[in-house]
Amino acid sequence: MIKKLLIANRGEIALRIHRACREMGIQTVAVHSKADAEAMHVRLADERVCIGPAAASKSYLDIKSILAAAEITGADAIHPGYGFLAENATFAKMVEEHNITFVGPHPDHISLMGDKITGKKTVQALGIPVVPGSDGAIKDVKEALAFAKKNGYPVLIKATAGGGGKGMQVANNDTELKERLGIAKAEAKANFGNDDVFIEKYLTHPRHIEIQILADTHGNVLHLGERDCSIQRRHQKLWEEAPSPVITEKQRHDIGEKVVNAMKKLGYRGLGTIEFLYEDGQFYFIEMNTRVQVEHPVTEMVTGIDLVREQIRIAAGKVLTLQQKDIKIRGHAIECRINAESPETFMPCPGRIDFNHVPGGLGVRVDSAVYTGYTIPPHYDSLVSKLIVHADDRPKCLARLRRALSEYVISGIETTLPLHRKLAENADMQKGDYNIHWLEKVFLKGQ
Ligand code: MV4
Repeated sequence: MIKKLLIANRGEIALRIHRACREMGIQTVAVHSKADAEAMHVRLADERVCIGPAAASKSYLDIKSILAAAEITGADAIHPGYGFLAENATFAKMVEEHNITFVGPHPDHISLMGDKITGKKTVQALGIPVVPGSDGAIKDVKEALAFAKKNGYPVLIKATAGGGGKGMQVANNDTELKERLGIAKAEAKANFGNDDVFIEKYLTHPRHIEIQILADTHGNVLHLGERDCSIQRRHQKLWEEAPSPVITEKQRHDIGEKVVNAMKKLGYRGLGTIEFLYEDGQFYFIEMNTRVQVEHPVTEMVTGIDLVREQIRIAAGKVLTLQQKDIKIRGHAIECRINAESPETFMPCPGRIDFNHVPGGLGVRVDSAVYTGYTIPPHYDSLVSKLIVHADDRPKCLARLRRALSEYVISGIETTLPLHRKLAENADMQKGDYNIHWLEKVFLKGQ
């Protein structure tokens, strides 16, 4: 078993990983930048190593410094969390070459899913439904026009090295397609150093629904149901829930089975999320994430499974003790991402938290690494806290969420708490009547 684990991350996820390790009897090593010397996960870890200055490129993204910290402390595993190096195949490979356990998938599976065309082709061949699209990279304008003629407009141009929405272009007719193909290729080249693009039929009103899976190194794969992550702004999720308000037991079973069979054939290991767009009753694969996700707690609340613990057990070569029949979706969970941002303009507002009062009580969980007197550094993302609420059904969960949000006080900085209070009161939200465009096009327009 793993004895000492290095946490190659910061903030709430570093603390989340530390907590799982503490409960498992695993020693922890926190690595931190100069800006994070006072961080909670650093205070709680068994050992700490300063790996560089505030800039992430010189600390949390510095592979050599992190590997040196692991060598010095004798860590036998590294957990990358999310963001930073979590989906960097080179890092995963280097960790393993140093005979350190990488808490994550095989590096080849990280690369495979990092390339959107290869990822899509692979899962399609394994029986997962995908969005109708070009057969691989678009060679020329003629090929793009032919696809649009056959499938109809609108179409969406995507960068193969993209993901998370970067470098996408919608085209509504031939003129736009000719024009935007060039723009998309230039943007892809500038952003990712790879100008390959592919095209898909553009779904106009989908929900973003993702399936959580868990795979051990002995061929066992489980799915833990879905999360609905449609409430987003500029590709940043704000609110996630499980189960989705629109998915039936049968749909969950059917898509779960497809995903599990595909992952078994692929020989995938670790935690994974298969992202889909869901429109008019159909699922369409968009991409796969090969890491623990920010929104993993909603799945933990409805299944009772500690995902980070399972992730570490899998990395240690343990067999999953659960079977698919043991996985039951119980009640409903909602997560609100509370950011240090203006609730109106979404401008980041780092600074000192003068007072931090977190809600509690039955079914209320707060995953956060901040405290009264803590100063949020300006160098990293603005996530301050995740408020996760669980109850027997969705209406009770919303009532509990409104109650918890009314207790929550974070002063000294601006946060998105007021936005979440309005969302939890909103009629469309109460009906579960929303898609990926609802927040920006309906809710925020009406504010
Ligand atoms: C799409 C789409 C509509 N049709 N693909 C955005 C991020 C990337 N993962 C895929 N994305 C989309 N792909 C087709 N064929 C709409 C989006 C999209 C989106 C997807 C999920 C969550 C938020 C989104 C916001 C805008 C666009």
